Formats: sequence, structure tokens, C-alpha cells
Amino acid sequence: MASVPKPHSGAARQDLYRRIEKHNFAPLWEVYHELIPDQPMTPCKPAIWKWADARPYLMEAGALITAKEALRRVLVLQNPGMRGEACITQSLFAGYQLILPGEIAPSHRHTQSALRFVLEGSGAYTAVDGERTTMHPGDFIITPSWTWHDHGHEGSEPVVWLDGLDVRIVRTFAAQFHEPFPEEVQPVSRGEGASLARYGNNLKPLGAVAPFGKTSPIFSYPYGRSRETLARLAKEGDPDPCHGWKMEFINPLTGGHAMPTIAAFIQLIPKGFRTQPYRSTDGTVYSVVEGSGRVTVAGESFDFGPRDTFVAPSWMPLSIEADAECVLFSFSDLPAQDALGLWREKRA
Ligand code: GTQ
Ligand code: FE2
Repeated sequence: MASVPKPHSGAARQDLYRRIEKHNFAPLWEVYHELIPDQPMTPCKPAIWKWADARPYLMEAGALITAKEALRRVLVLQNPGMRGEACITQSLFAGYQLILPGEIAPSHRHTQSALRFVLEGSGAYTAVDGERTTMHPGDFIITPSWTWHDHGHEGSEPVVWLDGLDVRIVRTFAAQFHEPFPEEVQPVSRGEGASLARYGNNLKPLGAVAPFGKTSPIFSYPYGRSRETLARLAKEGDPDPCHGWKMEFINPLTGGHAMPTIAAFIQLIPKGFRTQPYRSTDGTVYSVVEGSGRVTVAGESFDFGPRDTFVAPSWMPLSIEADAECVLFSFSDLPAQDALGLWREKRA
């Protein structure tokens, strides 16, 4: 008859593990707290990528490989706690993409959603399902899941942007598909600005059917408009103690997140302000647009300036000290967590 076992020698347990392993079993009790920790556990570390380090490497890569040969000439921002995994947070990919005048990054589509945040240079374009948008610093641009996209450059200076993709989210579900377009450059079927005119002025066509499914029908949010909004906000009322003035880029057809898996934000922190520590389960990537200061994530501090990228992994408290008025762009997997009922936040 089975009874409560006496404290047992490790050897007998190890022997059991060895035998069941051959039959594809494993003991849960040896890994329980790793699988179901008391609070978010991630190998990701707080980190910063300084623009002064990145730019020369990007230009060196520019001389060694073409955009066409590389498919996408991107330096991956590797989280130092997850090297080799091509991720900046546990769920998101980030990279710096360089395109030089005259180059083409060939057309393709994939189920992974992408965002671009322009860091330096103007005159490159990205095309999404037949419409091109010219890139300028500070523009937030979306490539919705499964839309044809290519990048080109008819201007005169190198253009660099920050890519954010939901690669690991899609991989978690093994729902990856990729397809090259039969030609290098897709045909243009709408004039530049058509999407923004149609959906970006608090109007929508009667009976509008979302052209990109769960993703915003606006695929380029120009910096001028975001910046103007922040400037106006800063004249009215007080900043939030944790965020300053922080706004989310929305899907105008739903009022919800701009993308189904990734949310993007733009925020202004006034000069001399120090934000109260804030944590949330969506590990967040920040790109500095304007200003300088210091960010502290889980006790580690980094000085930042324009075009630096830093990351606050899930549930690590973040606080920002603005030496000058700061504008920060950021993105996270908030919509995915929201959809699954997982997202939590905590103010200090
Ligand atoms: O520009 O299409 O950083 O497909 C990674 C995958 C950029 C892109 C990346 C991509 C792209
Ligand atoms: Fe792509």
C-alpha cells in the first residue's frame, strides 16, 4: 500500500529521473519555481546602446555589405543577458538599419509586425502595400503583419532607423511565414500621404474596412505632429509623476493600440524633472529623440543623449532624470499582454 515516503536518498531519485527521461518524462518538482516564479523572472538586463558607439560600426558595415546583399543591413541590439538570441527584451527584437543613397532593400512580407523609428538622415522611403512614405527623423512608421514592404533611398545622406519586431512573439506560436516579392521593388499604387489623409485627420471613409486588419491603417506618424502635441500638452496641467507627458500612438479606427503585438509611445519630460520609479510587465525599449539625462533601471544608472537606445526589462523599476527637456520614443509588447490578460503595472 502506498504511504507518505520517508526522506529519500538523492541517488534513488536521480535513478528515477534517468529512467523516465528515456520515455520523455521529467519531474516538475525539480523546476517548479523556475517555471512558476513568484514574480517576473527574465535573463534580460538593463542596458544602453550609445549612438556614438553604434554609428561608426553602422558606417563600417555600410562599406562592407550592400543593403541588397544583406537583405536588410541591420545591427541587432542584443540584450547583454540574452546574447545570441537576437532580442532586446524577452519578447522583442530591435536593430539599427542603415540604407545608403541609391540602395534598395528588396520587397518581401512576413507575419512578424515591424515598426521603424527614424534616427538620422532624410530622403529614404519605405513602401507598404503600394504606398511609399519618405522618412524623417522622429517619424514612427509601421509595417503591418503580412504586408509587402521594401525600402529605398533616392536622397543624398545615410539614413538610419531603429527597427522593432515581434519576432519572438510570433516564434512562440510557431506562426512564422516569409515570402519574397517577385520583383525587387513593389509597384506604387497610391500617392504619398494617402493613408494619413484618409485616416489621420479624425475622419474616416464611410464603411471603412481596416486595410491592415488588426493594425492601424496609418503607417506613418510624422514627428512634427507628435512633437506639437507634446509641446501643447506641456503648457496645460502637470506632468504625470512617473511618465511626464506620455502619449500612445493609436489605431484611429479603434482608438486602441496601433499594432496588435507592439505599442509605441512618445513622451516629454520637462527639464529638471525626476520621474518616480515605475514598473510594468512590458519590458520597454526607449529611443532618445531630444535632450539628455540619466535613466536608472533596477538600480543601474546610464547617462543618455540623442539617438541612444536603452531598455527596461519586465518589472524592473525605471526612473528618469531630465537634465534638459527630453523627448523619448518607446515601444513594448503591451498589446500582446493586454490581449492575454497578463499586463500589470506598479507605481513606486
Ligand atoms: O526592414 O523588413 O530589422 O524584415 C528585421 C527583419 C528589418 C525589414 C529587420 C526585417 C526588416
Ligand atoms: Fe521585413
